[in-house]
Amino acid sequence: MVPAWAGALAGLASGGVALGIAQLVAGFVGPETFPVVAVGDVTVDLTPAPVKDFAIRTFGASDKAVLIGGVLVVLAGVAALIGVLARRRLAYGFAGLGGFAVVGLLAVLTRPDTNGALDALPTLVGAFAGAWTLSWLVRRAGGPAMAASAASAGSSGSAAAPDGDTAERPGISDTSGASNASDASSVSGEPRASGVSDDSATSGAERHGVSAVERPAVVRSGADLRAFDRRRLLTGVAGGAVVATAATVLGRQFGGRQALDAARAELALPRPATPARPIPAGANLGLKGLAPFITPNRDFYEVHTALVLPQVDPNEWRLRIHGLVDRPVEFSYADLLKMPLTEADVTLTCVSNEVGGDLVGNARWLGVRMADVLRRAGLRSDADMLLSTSADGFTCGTPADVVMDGRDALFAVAMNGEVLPVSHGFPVRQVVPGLYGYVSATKWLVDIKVTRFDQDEAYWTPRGWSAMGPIKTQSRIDIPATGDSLKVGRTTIAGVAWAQHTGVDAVEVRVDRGQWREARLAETPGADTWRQWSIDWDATAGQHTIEVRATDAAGRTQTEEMAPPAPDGATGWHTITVQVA
Ligand SMILES: Nc1nc2c(c(=O)[nH]1)N[C@H]1C(S)=C(S)[C@@H](COP(=O)(O)O)O[C@H]1N2
Ligand SMILES: [Mo]
Repeated sequence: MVPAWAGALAGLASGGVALGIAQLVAGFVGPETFPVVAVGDVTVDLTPAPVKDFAIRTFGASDKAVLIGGVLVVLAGVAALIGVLARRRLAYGFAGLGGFAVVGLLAVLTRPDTNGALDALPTLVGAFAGAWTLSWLVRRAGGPAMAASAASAGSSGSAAAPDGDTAERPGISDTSGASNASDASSVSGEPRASGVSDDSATSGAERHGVSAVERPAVVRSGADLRAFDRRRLLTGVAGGAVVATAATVLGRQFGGRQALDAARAELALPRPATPARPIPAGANLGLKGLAPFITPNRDFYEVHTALVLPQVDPNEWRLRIHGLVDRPVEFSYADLLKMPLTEADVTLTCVSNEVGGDLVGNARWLGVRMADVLRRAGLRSDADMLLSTSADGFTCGTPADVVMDGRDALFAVAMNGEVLPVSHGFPVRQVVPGLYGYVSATKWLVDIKVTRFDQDEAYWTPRGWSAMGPIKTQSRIDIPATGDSLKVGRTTIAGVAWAQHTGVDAVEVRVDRGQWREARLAETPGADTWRQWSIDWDATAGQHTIEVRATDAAGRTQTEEMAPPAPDGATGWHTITVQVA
């Protein structure tokens, strides 16, 4: 006989799978159709006002979490009980799960904003998955259904278990084969019906008849016949736990994204108090293969350490500013949007960008000036670092003087006229012209500790990157692309160059290490963006190398010396080779 604790474990694992699968399906149907949430909502509605008031007084803002936690604890208890009962007869277990499903369905389908029958899907699919798991686990452990197969295994004289365990084991392994077959059919069909019939039909008549003849030893001891296989139960339960967890995580991820997309779609962006300078017509040369002046959001490079994108509800979002300040302050998303907004074109660059690489992009950002917000907290004079933290725990250490010096350092809420995309930091991210992203561009921003570089360290610093990350002047050849084959004759070489917040004053190109020639610079709205450039070249037959270098507005020309991205940004001249025929 399977011991009670094992039944309880099987019940818990089955309940977990049921909820996980329900969560997964709810991720697509709608997060509110997850039965636990629906039951929680109904509970709130049915709770007498004095009890509700008590709960709010006692648990405050976490009353919802306490309620869901309570529902889960009750669920766990009942799931364990279902497992214990299922050891005797799977039908009892199925009946228990069915009862659960009915409660869940009632809660889901009576929600005020129900979408009809589709809302039942998470509960139904979850219940079937739970029933399937329960029957699988109980058999695996050597529960009721196993007995019959043990008998038939005896008659077929199956081989000993690979691990040379007791004589009952082969029978048990056979069982799993048999039950898997019936399980497989139950997925598409009716797990309850087939499970129940397996149980009652086979464990009844067949078992005793056959085993009585062929396996007298087994008949003597009913306990032996229903031998409990602890290892197989535990591995099965572990498998169930993995499935339950994975399904829950995936379901929440999908569900969260759905909810966020809805929230993003509803947001209306306020007009900027300070609009960006218009982009001069001549800023965009419009050459095929040349990076456009504004990088569309869908083409904008993405860099983050997060494996799954943080999903931050703008209605719950808070920015806390504390540390070396006169008074700690906290802002909601609405607070932020009430402040005067600034629009600015800023080119973002990643420190990991190789010479000639594409971890750089230019966008029109809309946001509140960081300096305006920080002044409300009042930076103390000994502070030199803004340690910003993302919802996923990533941190940036930004020099305070850079942020406060009047440049368009923003808490950005929009990118190219669109509410910030989730992958670019929705709802709020930092953008600081002139600093590499890893020290400045915190996405999913939630917290700023005003501190000192000699007291704190940001995410990448102990990982071998410099604490300070001013962007190094760079230039890139976009056309032709390296390895291109060109025709003899006049052709255009073009690309982009950047020296954020200083500005690009000159770009020079040379072919085959000949004379440097000055390229034409496209117009630019300011020093914080990259600048397109182009130059004509009379290509002659053969293989050629083309090099580029930029000089910033402070008169510094890019160094030829090659340096890798770590620890503080790559250097060297972008060089390409082309064939001309
Ligand atoms: N939360 C968070 N913010 C982050 C990062 C990160 O890993 N996590 N990476 C930074 C780095 S290294 C860069 S280059 C920029 C990239 O911003 P983007 O993905 O919008 O282009 O984000 C910065 N902000
Ligand atoms: Mo980066």
